[in-house]
Amino acid sequence: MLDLTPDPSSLDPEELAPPERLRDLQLQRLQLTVERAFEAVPFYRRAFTEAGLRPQDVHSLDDLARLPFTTKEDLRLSYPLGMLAVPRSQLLRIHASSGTTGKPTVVAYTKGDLDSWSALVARSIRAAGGRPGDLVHVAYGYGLFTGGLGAHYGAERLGCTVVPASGGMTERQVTLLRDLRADVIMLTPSYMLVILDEFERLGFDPRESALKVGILGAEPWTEEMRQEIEARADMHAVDIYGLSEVMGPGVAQECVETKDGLTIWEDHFLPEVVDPVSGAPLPDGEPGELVLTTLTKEAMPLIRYRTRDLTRLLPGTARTMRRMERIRGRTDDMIILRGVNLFPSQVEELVLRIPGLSPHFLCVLSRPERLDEMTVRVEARPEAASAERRSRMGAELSQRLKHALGVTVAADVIEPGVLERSLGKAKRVLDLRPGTPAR
Ligand code: DLL
Repeated sequence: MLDLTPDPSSLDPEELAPPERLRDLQLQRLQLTVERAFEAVPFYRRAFTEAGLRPQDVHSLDDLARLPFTTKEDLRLSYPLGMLAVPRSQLLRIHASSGTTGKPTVVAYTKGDLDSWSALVARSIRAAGGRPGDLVHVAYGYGLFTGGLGAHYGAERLGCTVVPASGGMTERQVTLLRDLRADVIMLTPSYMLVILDEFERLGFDPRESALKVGILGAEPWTEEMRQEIEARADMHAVDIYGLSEVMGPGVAQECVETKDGLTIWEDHFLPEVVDPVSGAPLPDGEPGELVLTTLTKEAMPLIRYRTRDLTRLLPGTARTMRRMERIRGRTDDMIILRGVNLFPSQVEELVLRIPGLSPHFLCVLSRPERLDEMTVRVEARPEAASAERRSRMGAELSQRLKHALGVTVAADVIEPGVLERSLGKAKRVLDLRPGTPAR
């Protein structure tokens, strides 16, 4: 694979700013954000007053821990636009995050917000190995989801040629990728797999495409999945993170030269990791829930937003800003099976270590009697699909799951092509237990 390390002179000066300078900038921006939120957003004025705080009480970054949290529930209660810090007429765009039930969470952007967002996605694409002049194929969904339009404007900002393919019509995606010779592809890792399968179904070798890097995110994925995708496409695969409430894609990006977790663009977002149950701040290096404070957002500043994403903070490597480890899962995606906590990403890791198993799997939860049970339904790879081989691989997977997770999990290895494919975020859990709402 090509060496795509960016030339240091092409980076934004903030990317290499000495930590003290970054801290000064963060404090200055935090103070401004807190002041504006207090003045303009009734929710924050109330929360601060209840906590006995005024904006002037923020003297250092350590004071962050004294500020109240903002939760998804707070955003829900202020539906649709109750968290705005600017008049509605100053908004240029609205997106919404997919709620599985009920009302979506609406998020809004001023001209300044769209400008910072494009700049951060441009920075992310460059960190991933994209360059001005590259052809970028965007297969994240366009629409209320922030993936498509977020990637699109960032790629244009960097000076790339954008193909706004959106998700779906997979055969046409392959045609466009081959004929236009895209250098960069942006989509969810699970949809990348669908496209790779489609290449092969059509009799083409994806390694012969011009793709040099895939910028994959919007859902958890694993190191094992990276290896699978890199080998099958002969391209780099790097991780991009973001969430609509805070902005969209481009909050953090993995640098292609190190591939060691995601650099958080700390000049725009102040990260913390807290204990998911007590909310107590944890030192860098400890695993817990990521909490983000926006430092430059105008329309909807968020203070200490509880992302529910689980990770840990690590020191900077390719950049001076801190990194976060790849997201392992969300607190609300955690499966609790007979008292053992586990995430679909752990299952993915184990599945992909068995050569004849494909990355297409689903965790099925049921309660046949009084106890919960889980079956991992996973497709065999076409070359390993005989009944005898499938049954052997099932026994092996079940044994490995038991060993790694400490709980008995059944494995059902099925024929290729049976499970539903996703065009965006993959559905990894099917919960058939009585009384459990759909995820
Ligand atoms: O998924 C924004 C996005 C689009 C990120 C394209 C990256 C690429 P939401 O739909 O609001 O926004 O979902 C946000 O998705 O809280 C995480 O749980 C999950 N997520 C996003 N990126 C990653 C990632 C977009 N790289 C939620 N790894 C977040 C794991 C991710 N989970």
